[in-house]
Amino acid sequence: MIRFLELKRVNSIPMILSQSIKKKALELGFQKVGIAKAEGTPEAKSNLYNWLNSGSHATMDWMAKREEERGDIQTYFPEARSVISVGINYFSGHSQSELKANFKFSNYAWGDDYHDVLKKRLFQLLGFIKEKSPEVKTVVSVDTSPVMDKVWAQKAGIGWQGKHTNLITRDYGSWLFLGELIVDLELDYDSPFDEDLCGTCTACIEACPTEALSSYQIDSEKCISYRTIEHKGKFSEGEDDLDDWIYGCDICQDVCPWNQKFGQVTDEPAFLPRQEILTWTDSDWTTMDEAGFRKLSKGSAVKRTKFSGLNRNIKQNSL
Ligand code: B12
Ligand code: SF4
Ligand code: SF4
Repeated sequence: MIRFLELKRVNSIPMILSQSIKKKALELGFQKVGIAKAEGTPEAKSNLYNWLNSGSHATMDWMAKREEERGDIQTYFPEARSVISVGINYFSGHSQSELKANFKFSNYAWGDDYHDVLKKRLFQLLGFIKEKSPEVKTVVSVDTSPVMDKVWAQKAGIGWQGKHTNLITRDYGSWLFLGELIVDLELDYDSPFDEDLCGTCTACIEACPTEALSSYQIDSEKCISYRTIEHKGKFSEGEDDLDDWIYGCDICQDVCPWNQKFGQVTDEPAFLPRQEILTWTDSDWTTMDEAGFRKLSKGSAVKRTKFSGLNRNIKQNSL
């Protein structure tokens, strides 16, 4: 009897800690949080390798460079025991039709850089964990580490990867940024989200103007988001259709019934569109100089393209 009580007490520690971590994450402004065991993900690894081998990453060599770490969390961080996966809603309620310009600009970069917004909160969450477990070893990851954010969110029960490849949740659609706190602590694990709620829908595949999507797979070279943000230098012929987008592309998510029915307006002011985004006309964009770009991109994800990249996209859409 004593042994049973001891066992129960020992096992309840991860559960209590996990519950308090989740409560804290919600208090910090994340809408979604789940915890997964930091173990191998062989199916995702094999999909990643196939994707890379078929050249679907285009010129994103940084995706291939650390493929072993990206495909296996234990290779990246051998002490890892648990992945605390979080999601934050960035849907501002505004639409492309409200932008003065005819150029289109992805809603994910209308406000402050999500890397900064998520990292700040993940570090606060880490501070909370350290109060209870000061020796914890950890990695805070938002996009930048060789970790597959969507795979961990699915494994932590947050949602599923739709046919457009983004992670979708039942209650916010796919307008969520993802991040993780990887820790060397054993925690209480959520069940993975094993349903695929796309059903027979193929709206995203049909709406993609460049046919970048086949079911659950993306060909980056064709994707306007890749072309406008990740592609460096001049466009070659056949890779230059940007469909008026100058930064990113939202089409496959805009048409998704899960976003249309369940998208909720964020209460995070950092993700609301900056004044330039709403009010700049085509002429403001085409005459933007380096100083204008610096102002626009300060603290925003837009800085990734540098002035030269954004300017190239504007010129390409003006031809
Ligand atoms: C590389 C990358 C890109 C590339 C490639 C996109 C991609 N789908 O991989 C490009 C530049 C195109 C891109 C674009 C965008 N991105 Co991006 N990107 C990433 C990054 C850095 C890595 C993604 C990755 O691991 N790709 C590798 C491939 C193999 O993964 P995958 O396409 O998801 O494939 C999986 C499934 O499709 C499935 N699969 C593959 N083959 C098959 C075959 C079958 C038969 C089946 C059933 C399944 C299957 O298995 C794979 C592994 O799980 C992540 C951040 C991160 N570190 O995770 C952000 C990330 C995915 N991006 C994000 C965002 C917001 C975008 C954009 C919406 C931005 C925009 N508005 O312009 C677009 C969306 C375009 C799209 N439809 O995906 C968010 C997505 C959030 C969410 N809710 O899902 C992430 C998670 C960043 C973040 N931290 O929030 N991105
Ligand atoms: S982001 Fe745009 S171009 Fe890329 S897959 Fe989605 S609809 Fe196609
Ligand atoms: S548009 Fe349809 S197929 Fe595409 S992700 Fe959404 S539900 Fe799935």
